[in-house]
Amino acid sequence: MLRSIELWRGQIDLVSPFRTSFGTDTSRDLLYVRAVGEQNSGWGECVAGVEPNYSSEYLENCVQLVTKFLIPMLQSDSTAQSFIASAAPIRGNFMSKACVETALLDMQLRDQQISLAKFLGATKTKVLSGVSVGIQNSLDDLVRTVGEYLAQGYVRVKLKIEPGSDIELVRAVRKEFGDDLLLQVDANAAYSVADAQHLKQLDAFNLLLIEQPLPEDDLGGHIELARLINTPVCLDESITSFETARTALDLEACSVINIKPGRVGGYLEAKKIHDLCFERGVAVWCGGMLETGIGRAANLALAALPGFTLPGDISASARYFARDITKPFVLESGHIAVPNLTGIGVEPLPEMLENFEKTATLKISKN
Ligand code: NPQ
Ligand code: MG
Repeated sequence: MLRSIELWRGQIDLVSPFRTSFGTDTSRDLLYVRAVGEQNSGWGECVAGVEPNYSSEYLENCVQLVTKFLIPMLQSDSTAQSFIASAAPIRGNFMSKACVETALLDMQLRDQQISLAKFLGATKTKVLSGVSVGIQNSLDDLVRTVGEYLAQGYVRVKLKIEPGSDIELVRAVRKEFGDDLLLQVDANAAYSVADAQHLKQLDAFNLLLIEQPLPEDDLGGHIELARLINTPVCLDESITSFETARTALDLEACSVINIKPGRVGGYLEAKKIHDLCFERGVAVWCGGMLETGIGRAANLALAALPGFTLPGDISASARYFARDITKPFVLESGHIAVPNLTGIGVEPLPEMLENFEKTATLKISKN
């Protein structure tokens, strides 16, 4: 039985600035939702950034949406499943829905004493770990940074690209680390379909995929681009639900999907997208949103499903944070272990939570 919902806010510095085609981040602003029950409580992490640049969602907006619309839908007998059903009339706002859903799911799975991995249908106990490398100040910096990650054991490298900083990055990394390196690029929607011939130059480098080359709503552009280039097109920002995933695959706008639970409204929807892709033999991988240990733990459970055949962006905690909110996730021979305790399997460390603020406690009415 759910008793109250707490909102927790805070900030953790990144170990180094993370630059993408849409901006540079030096720290992670955080919103956690805590579902407090009679026996157990559960945590969810909101993946929205401070600014609406990765997508239209942003953190302050999520705080307001969660407070004003989502929490009032909850009753003492609410479950993650009943919450998602009741939140259906609310358009968009996937990241807000996802963090509330995760908190409820963590709480109820702890009550049921099963792990999120088991609940979702995981078949792996550890997952291969890739790393997302931000845009660097020079090619030398890029090659050195990639080399450091490879020395740590990451098995796949993703380079962030943008117009004016793309082909030569891939060429330099291929030249230094060879043709066997699992390599892919992510444009975060920075190109237009008019850049198709330019992007076709990437075909020479045997990339695993190019992620989200064009704007989120440019499905037509992605269809055209996917026909013109040989590098597989993978969608990230465009895939906001099971329905958009099915449409993108039916129309051949992409041949690979990056699944991010925050972007699609939660783990239940993420599982549906996984199942669709698994059935069709479409490769998927788990994306990352600079999550701290709460979100990272839950993503590991998802990435342990059988359809996640490509290494994802779930890196060790140390890739982003000197100190994580939870016990840090570490890289072991290129893998990260999937939590196997009940629920998401982790909780915030009390000494870390001291630096956070509980900004709201909302009582849940009995029914
Ligand atoms: C991506 N993530 O795959 C995203 C982009 C991204 C690991 O490359 C704050 C909130 C900062 C969300 C930076 C990776 C972010 C963010 C990057 C998302 O496209
Ligand atoms: Mg991406």
